[in-house]
Amino acid sequence: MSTIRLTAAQALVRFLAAQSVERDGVRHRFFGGCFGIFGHGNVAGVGQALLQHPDLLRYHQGRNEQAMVHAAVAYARMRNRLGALVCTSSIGPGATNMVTGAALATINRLPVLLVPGDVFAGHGPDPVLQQLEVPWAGDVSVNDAFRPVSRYFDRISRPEQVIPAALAAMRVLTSPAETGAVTLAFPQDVQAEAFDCPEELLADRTWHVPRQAPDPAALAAAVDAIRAAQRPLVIAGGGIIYAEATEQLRAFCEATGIPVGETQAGKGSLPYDHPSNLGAVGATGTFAANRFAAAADLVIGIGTRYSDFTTASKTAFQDPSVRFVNVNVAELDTAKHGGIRVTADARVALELLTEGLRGHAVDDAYRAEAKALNAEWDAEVARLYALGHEPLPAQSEVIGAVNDAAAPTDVVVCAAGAMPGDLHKLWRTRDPKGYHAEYGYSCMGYEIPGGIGVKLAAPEREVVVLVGDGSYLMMPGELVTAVQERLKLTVVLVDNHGFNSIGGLSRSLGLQGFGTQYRYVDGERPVLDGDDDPPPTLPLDLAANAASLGARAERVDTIAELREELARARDNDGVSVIVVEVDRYEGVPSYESWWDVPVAEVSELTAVQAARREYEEARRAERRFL
Ligand SMILES: Cc1ncc(C[n+]2csc(CCOP(=O)(O)OP(=O)(O)O)c2C)c(N)n1
Ligand SMILES: [Mg+2]
Repeated sequence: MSTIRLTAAQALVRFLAAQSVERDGVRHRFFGGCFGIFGHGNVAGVGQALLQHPDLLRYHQGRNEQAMVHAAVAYARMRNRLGALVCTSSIGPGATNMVTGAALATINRLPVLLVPGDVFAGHGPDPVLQQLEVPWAGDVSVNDAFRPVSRYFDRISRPEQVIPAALAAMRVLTSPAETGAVTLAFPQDVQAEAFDCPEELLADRTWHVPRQAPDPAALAAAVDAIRAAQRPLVIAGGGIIYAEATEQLRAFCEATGIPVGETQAGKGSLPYDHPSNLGAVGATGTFAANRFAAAADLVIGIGTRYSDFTTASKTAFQDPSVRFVNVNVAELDTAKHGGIRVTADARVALELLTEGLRGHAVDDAYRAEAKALNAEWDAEVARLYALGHEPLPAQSEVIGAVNDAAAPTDVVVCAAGAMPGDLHKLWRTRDPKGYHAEYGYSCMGYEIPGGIGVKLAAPEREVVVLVGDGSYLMMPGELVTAVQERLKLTVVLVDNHGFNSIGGLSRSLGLQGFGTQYRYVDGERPVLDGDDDPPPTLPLDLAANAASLGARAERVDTIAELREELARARDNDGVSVIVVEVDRYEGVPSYESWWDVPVAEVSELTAVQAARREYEEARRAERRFL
């Protein structure tokens, strides 16, 4: 076996650059590049390897390690998990900054390879700068914090260990069922150490991404259940989009007449105006989907994790004998709600279900009811897009203006605050990849790096980031990354002087928006909504902030001005930030739905006592599906 003398870091980088994936006979290079922030834990090892062959993995400089992972996650999602980015960090704080990103990747089931530096494997100079010292364990470093949030973790303690670690990493990253964050902690001495690397390890390698077929008995049980159902409903999750099964879903719906509610990750599974599309389902759902969910006797979950937002904290499905058919690549999800477990790729399963149901359809009245509610819901969207609220516009009007200005293939990106819930309901999605809300972790700060990742994965598309002032202030520095990468990105920054989604939640729980407004502190007095004499709001100029980071930034006061600025942003090749202030109290309502957030059982505050009574009443609708 021929070998080549390489450092462990050089071997890893060369290996990663040679990996491809293939699905349905189409082959792609898997890694599109490497984000990194260097420190003593990676500058001389991984950094040297990247510099020596810059053609292998394109290097992107990040501002914050958490944001690098967000960008990588967004990239992988945009590539339907058939592509990923590497993120390298130093040891200590650079590494732990990536832990949040790792959790986000794993929860959203999206592949990202993290290579944090680690303390000396040889333990010679211990404790090195930023080393955690655990009195009872010599083998623990801060990188052990990655274990629970990674789908695969290894620490490369000897150079030749790159071989099994890299292969295992690829197995997990390219597995539709197991994918998530993969962490290879890389001690700084090992990175720089040379070994005789087998050339075979560095050869081009293609990982076949399977389309798992369902077990025939499970499929037959699913077909029987669907045939027997009077009021079936599909819950379309992200798995449909990642499996590129949207055409198969459409064929299934058109043949059977079964309507569809969409989760956050599944939004775009059908175009918004398809007569079977009832839109968003669950806590942030439409009245159309939520009414169908409440009355469904069979829920066919496809590629969904059934998060509490999707199930409205298990209050969404109220038929006493409702049953579930769960199609998912991950067995974990197929077993939820006591469902019929169809462990399979969404595309294969939909094709087989359509075939198995040939000649079967729901009755015409049921089909017509879905079509009517699709239209009724769209009229509600049109109303909210054109509220004409004054003096400040409502957030729904901002969404309307952005949607009107967007082409069907443009991508809207968001993650936290009131925006993802409002977008889930109101965004008119016309392309399966046109809607990108990170709502598995709903991580503030994801928005701008998420936009960067989407744009890196799909440079031909226009990307619009919708971000609240709170989320913006968590990660504004990533505008610099977008500028540096010469990306075209439009950021619409919705300013309501604070954490308004939580403010609304707080008010609904009797807590008066405590701790959610951006106002000066005033002695010991808490800042509350409804205060007759509130302290002044903070003198923030977020447009000036964005401009100082290299963006073209404007503040607009009206929806008409917003429309003009959106048109200008379309002509600007760089980063545009449009700041628009909205009325904090003019939110989009929830539609026949609920979310379980427990209220204090005993309290001196009468508003909280009332909220608790309401809470106990509402919780009675919560069900266990056994
Ligand atoms: C990193 C992180 N911290 C805290 C939260 C909890 N949280 C959810 S939304 C929100 C406020 C977001 O503020 P902003 O971006 O201004 O949006 P708005 O609520 O005003 O719509 C907070 C604190 C979160 N989702 N992510
Ligand atoms: Mg806000």
